[in-house]
Amino acid sequence: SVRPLAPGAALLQGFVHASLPALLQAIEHVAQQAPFRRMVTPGGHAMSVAMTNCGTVGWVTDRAGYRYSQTDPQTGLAWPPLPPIFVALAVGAAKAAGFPGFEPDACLVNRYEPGTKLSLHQDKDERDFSQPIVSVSLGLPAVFLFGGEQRNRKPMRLRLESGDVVVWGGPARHRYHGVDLLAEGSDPLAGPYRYNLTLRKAL
Ligand code: MD3
Ligand code: FE
Repeated sequence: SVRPLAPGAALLQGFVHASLPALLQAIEHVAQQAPFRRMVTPGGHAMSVAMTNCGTVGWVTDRAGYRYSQTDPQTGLAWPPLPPIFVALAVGAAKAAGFPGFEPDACLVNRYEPGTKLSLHQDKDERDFSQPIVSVSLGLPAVFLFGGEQRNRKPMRLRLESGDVVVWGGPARHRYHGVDLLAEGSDPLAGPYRYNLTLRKAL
């Protein structure tokens, strides 16, 4: 079912449930070529969430700033290609949510452990904000924080579970968002981690 969350945002509960083992395998394959790492913010702090990428470009941060890069700064190599199952599920979810022409070229893979979080932020490094972002939650559950277009608005809280997909387009694309401190736990397939895929059209 497609549940509207806000103008431009839709929750597809359990949309990738049947594909969880294949998705986790594909993440492992990506991470063998481009390992998870804690990137440094422009302010000089290591992020608590570990990240990697696949696709034509990948999102990176360091002291010089946030940007998309064609290569992995840690290996100097191109990022691994988008696994076909990522593309198929993201295109299907986008279409179900009313974005039929979505062609992702990048996927940021976030890995959370208990005690990690992602502070409220906006995604502003893509070129075309008319393109949605499709996010896929895998492993441990998390509380997603969904704020307004300005940082001062108190965020709504939304529990996201393994297999859930959220499509963020239209006006929702500009809203502040983050992830609350991850609680302790163990997922039968992913173990002590939450993974989040964000499929994007960056270029
Ligand atoms: C709402 N990731 O990678 S996914 C990110 O769970 C990021 O790892 C979170 O925020 C995570 O940038 C949240 C949901 C999400 C992704 C992008 C959005 C929500 C969004 C862009 C605009 C509005
Ligand atoms: Fe984000």
